[in-house]
Amino acid sequence: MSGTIVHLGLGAFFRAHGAIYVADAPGDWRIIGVSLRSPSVRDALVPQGCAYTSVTLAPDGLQTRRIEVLEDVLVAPEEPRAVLDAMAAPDTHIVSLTVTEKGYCHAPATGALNPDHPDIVHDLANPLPKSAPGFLLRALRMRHDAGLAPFTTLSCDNLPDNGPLVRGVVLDLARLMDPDLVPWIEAHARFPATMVDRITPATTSDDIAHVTELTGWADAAPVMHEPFKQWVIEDDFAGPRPDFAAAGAEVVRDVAPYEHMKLRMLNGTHSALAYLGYLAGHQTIAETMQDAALARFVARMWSDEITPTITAPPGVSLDDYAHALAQRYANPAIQHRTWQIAMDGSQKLPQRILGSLTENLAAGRTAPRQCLAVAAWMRYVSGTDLQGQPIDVRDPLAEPLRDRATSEDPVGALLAMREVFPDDTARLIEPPVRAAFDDLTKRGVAAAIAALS
Ligand code: CS2
Repeated sequence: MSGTIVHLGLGAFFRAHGAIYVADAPGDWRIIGVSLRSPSVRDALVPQGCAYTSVTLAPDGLQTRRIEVLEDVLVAPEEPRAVLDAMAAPDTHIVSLTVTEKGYCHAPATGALNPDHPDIVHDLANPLPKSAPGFLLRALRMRHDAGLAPFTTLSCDNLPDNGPLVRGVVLDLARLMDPDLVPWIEAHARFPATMVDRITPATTSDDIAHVTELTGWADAAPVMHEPFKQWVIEDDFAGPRPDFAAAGAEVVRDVAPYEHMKLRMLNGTHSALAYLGYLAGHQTIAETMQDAALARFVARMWSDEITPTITAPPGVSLDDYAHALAQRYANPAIQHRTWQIAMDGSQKLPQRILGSLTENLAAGRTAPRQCLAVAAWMRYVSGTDLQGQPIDVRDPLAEPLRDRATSEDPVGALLAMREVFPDDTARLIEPPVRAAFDDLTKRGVAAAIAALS
């Protein structure tokens, strides 16, 4: 079996995760990677034949492996037509995506396409797209006109129901831009949901030097990741696909329970540790887990506040899953910066924390740790920590977030942002989040954590 996968968003995560499953699958599947923004990954990879080193960061040492599954790297802003041609080629059967939460150009609170997103406004007015939904739609139109079957769109981002979500934004865009194509997409295109998991901190220049020492090969773009990996894929493809199961993925009928578990238990606590840990002065997740109070805090967040909102996937024990997560977080070989995870909180909080927090409160359960995490995010996006030091906040909504977080009533002003907090959610969570925010501001982060650990 053979074919091409075009991958949009060629960051470290995909090269440390999906690409390795494809490399391990039988047959001859190749990947054309696309960077939707910067040329840096192309400039690093193409001169070295698109090969790169995957570095497994085990607590007892590093292992390296050369990955040779990438065939080419394209840079969308420079060569949008080449990207569309690759997506519309007869041999392309899958277009996968890791474009991060904000790459879907949707409103995080509702999942619908945001027609005012600058890239969508551009795509509505120009034949050559900028956004991921724009590329998907234009390429589907090209395949339709060439009499080809659609590709399968495989979202690999940490979003709930990521398959239906990307299907929704593509169809929303089609209704605005190319309504005649809507029935064909609805009838023939496929958008399986997936759950993806592998902790992959950003590669640093020290990592690059270290990998060169280890392998003797001056790889400009190695990827650093934990030993663990998991990929659960909904069995719903429009055409040929690699034998993902033979490469270790789980191909299942319903991904939702896996997605819920992972987004709430892993990403939810990752974000909580990122904001609280950052404010407490911790640089990395491993460091937060060495802080005994935070380690206890997160253990109770799992047992008291998150697992009650989850139905375990078949054969999985949520207690074992939480225990394994604590060990993965504590891995001293991984330098995963709290600052990195804190990025784009406005896009992450809804599916990671707000969903389960709302369910807890609606069911009459308290969730003070989740509230403290939201309060820590509110403080974080003000751009100044509790000692008055500046924070480099990265978020597509950074400016409005800072304005609101530095206003007279930060909690009220932030909760009024409907892109992040739907009306009902805001109303329900306001009193306990306000209490947590006051506690954090008055007592400081260590005391607020200690009281809940
Ligand atoms: C992290 C994730 O940066 C983040 O927001 O929570 O990238 C996390 O490391 C992965 O989802 C793990 O699979």
